[in-house]
Amino acid sequence: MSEEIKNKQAEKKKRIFSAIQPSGTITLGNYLGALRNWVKLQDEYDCIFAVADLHAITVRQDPKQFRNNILEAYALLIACGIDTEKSLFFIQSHVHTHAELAWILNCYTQFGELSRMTQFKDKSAKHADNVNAGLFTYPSLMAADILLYKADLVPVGEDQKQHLELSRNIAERFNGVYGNTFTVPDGYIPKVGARVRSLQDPTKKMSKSDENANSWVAVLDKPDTIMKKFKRAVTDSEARVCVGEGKDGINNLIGIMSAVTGKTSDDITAEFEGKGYGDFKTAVGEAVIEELRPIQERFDQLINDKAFLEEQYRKGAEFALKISQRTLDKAMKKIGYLAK
Ligand code: ATP
Ligand code: LTN
Repeated sequence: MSEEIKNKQAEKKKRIFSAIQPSGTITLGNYLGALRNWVKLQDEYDCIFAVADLHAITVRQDPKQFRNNILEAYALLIACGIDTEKSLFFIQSHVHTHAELAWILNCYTQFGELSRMTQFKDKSAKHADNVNAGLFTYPSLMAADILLYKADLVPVGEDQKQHLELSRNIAERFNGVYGNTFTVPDGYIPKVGARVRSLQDPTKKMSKSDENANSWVAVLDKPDTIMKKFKRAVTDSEARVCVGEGKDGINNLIGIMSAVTGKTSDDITAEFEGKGYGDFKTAVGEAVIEELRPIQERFDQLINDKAFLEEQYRKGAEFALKISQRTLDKAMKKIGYLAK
């Protein structure tokens, strides 16, 4: 166990848990909206992060591709700045307590509650040929992830708020029956968090499962691909770089530029006064390429150092098991299971 993580636990810093699915590539939206904030949180909180690969099989995965995606996600998060000396970082399927507590929590979660989840409704419409039970009970597994570590705060985006609310309800219900067992988690809304929108339909969020690859930028996209995608970004016919109503495309590009450079939207408007959208798109593309360059370089090193990655995720899983087993044992004892 890293000294730094031990110290944080001893100091009783608030604990944060969050996870990301290794489904496909990680986008600029994931990076600016979530990962970059996780990196910042590491100094202030006792952070635990996971690659949520158990969640990912709620949609069909190709085995070879899936194996690559899991390792790639693990390496990419480290490349983005998740520091295994400061934070506990592991792969969900390596820690068996998650699936075990998920089963238990399933028995304290109501069919009606799960039926109301908008992600379930959306995803079952999208994958009508595979509306499996895992897709339906996905939120109980997410609740298990969070509750096993007694997380105080859970940074999630808008789309996961409903699942977090359900995790709170499950924890409260269980505590109500058996007495205080689980910490009831709160959402964590970062002070600065960018909502990145699709480059092709800026009324929608940038999403890695969007079939149109021009709608998203992957953190690992090559510089010329990134530039091409920005040049093709949908804008409007006004030809003025400023924030405005009905200018979703430009608003999005200004948001990205601002998130990446730290400039305000007024600064950006002033800088591009009298210039066309072509110049602006090129500038945004360049700024994003520069932001991602060091991450890509670090990723290239890491992905070729399998021994290092293996050591990190093994250590992470071992430590995660220790923490989570205690919570699982406590919950099982309260239910009435016979001790081993
Ligand atoms: P999917 O397309 O499969 O739903 P996704 O790209 O939306 O995937 P998730 O794995 O659901 O990504 O989300 C991981 C994290 O990234 C979450 O915290 C989510 O809120 C955040 N996130 C995802 N897309 C964006 C976006 N466009 N802008 C800001 N944050 C985002
Ligand atoms: N469902 C989340 C990923 C996720 C998660 C979690 C987030 C799995 N377990 C626990 C926060 C806490 C997603 O798809 N973004």
